[in-house]
Amino acid sequence: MSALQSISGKGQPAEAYDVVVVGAGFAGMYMLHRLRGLGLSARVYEQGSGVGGTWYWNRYPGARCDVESMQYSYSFSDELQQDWDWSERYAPQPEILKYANHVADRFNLRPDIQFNTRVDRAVFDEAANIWQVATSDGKTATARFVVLATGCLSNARMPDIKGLDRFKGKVYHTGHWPHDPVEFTGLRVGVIGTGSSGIQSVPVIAEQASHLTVFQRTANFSIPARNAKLTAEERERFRTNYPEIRRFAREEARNGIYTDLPDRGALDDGDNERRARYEQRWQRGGLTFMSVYNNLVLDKAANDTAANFVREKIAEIVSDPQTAKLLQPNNHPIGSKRICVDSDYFATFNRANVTLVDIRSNPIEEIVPNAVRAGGKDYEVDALVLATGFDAMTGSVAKIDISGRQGQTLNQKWAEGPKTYLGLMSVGFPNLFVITGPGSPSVLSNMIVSIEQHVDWITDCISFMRDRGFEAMEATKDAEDKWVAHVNEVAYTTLYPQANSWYMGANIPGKPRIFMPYIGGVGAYRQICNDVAAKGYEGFAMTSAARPQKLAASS
Ligand code: NA7
Repeated sequence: MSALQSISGKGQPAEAYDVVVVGAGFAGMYMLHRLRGLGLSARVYEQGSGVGGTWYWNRYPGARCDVESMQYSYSFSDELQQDWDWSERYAPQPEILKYANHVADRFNLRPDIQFNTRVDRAVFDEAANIWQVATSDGKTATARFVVLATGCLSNARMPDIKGLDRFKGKVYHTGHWPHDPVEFTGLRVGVIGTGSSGIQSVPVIAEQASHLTVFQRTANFSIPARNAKLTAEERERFRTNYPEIRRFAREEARNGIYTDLPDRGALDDGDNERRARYEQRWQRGGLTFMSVYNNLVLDKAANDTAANFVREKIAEIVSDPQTAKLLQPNNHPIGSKRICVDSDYFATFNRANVTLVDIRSNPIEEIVPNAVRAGGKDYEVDALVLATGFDAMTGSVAKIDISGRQGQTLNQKWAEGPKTYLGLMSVGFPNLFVITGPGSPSVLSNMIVSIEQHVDWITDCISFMRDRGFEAMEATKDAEDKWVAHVNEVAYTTLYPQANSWYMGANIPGKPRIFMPYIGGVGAYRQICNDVAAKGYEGFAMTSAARPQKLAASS
């Protein structure tokens, strides 16, 4: 029995759609909206019970977006961006989820979204140029195209810590937080992990817990958010200037965030001036701290000046010198892991009910029923919070058994690391698109800017194919090889690969160490994608049923 027969052989007729979309986060919702605009039939499968993707799963205390709310929002509908009132400079997770639900209702998306349903398998029928999709409800569907809108940070990673299953208290993962309120009042809580999720949740949990023990393996750079209520005037300023703000974010800002861009490198200024500039950005707060100078991720000596500034700030904030020293990051350049944006993280360690445990020098040996054992010592806790991150970028794709030409699976193909052309398609998997996948700017950017760009490009591409009667589209090997080499080459002109980050797959034992996102910047990347399309989808081969036809030379 072929893979195809086995998938469809359950006795139920498959439902036929033009497009199957996997995931109803911000990418899947906008994709559906655009496909409907083309008059195509689409089905979105979503494993959660609601829309929102990452913001549906990451409900931990203190969860917030690190991109400002007026920018972390859709731009495709001016009415939407004019109507929606963000309450704070950085939107808290419940508000982002409310926004996602508002969008789903406003554009009447729900009738085409099937919730509580995972896509388990997808098999490409080469003869018919059709994908067969098997879902967790035991049904199958067919579609000309499949779009993976599966998200980059939605596949929570449970750490392999001995004894975790024997712990008698409750265990929570920040990326898979319960929907019911979690109460830590009066409890001794342990938080393992000090990435963005740990750094956001620690100050909030510290206020509730009788005692909080933070287990830190790697200290991280974090910049104060300076979060505040947005005033009507601030909202209005954005709304009036949205055309320019959105244009700038798409075309000029490398990371898709509107801010003033640097005109010089860190070593072009003398000590006092440099310090004054860092101070000004520190006071302003947020991710754009890294935009003070134009060479912070390129030149280690320049990077050191910013890293030293932040280390000094930590020493100023944290009263106990030993704790301050432990909190000062020392094993990676600033920005080579995504910097965190916090509200009172470092000051939280001045509280009498908070302890920092350095598990770099004293690794966790095991979890016993009432404690975390590290360095031969038991730290008693009643509840454990695992802020241990995600199998990022590829994890959610890998969970689906995707079979392309000649039965090759995507997991087999990506065993040595993800290979794509433009992050959008992978050779051997025709008509399968990935949104914000590896090989695209994705997680290095304001995700909504990147999502909208990918969705628009895919929509145009499908429309192009339909108008010309093409049934299948596939990246060429030559184009893919060149793109993979380019992504890699650009990454290694920066300091990013020096960190053991999730960008590199370094947080997952056994995952290949490849710098996954494209670091060339959203503006340059958009231009490349537009040029490819303008040249008749250069580097892709398109075929019609009757007559295989290569549209363009494969560069
Ligand atoms: P991250 O950034 O991957 O952080 C995970 C943290 O958990 C990090 O401090 C890890 O230490 C730590 N970790 C992971 N596994 C273990 C084990 N086994 N033992 C001890 N400590 C461990 O995930 P986040 O959820 O915080 O943030 C992800 C992104 O979401 C973030 O970048 C923003 O873009 C939003 P390590 O550094 O590996 O030594």
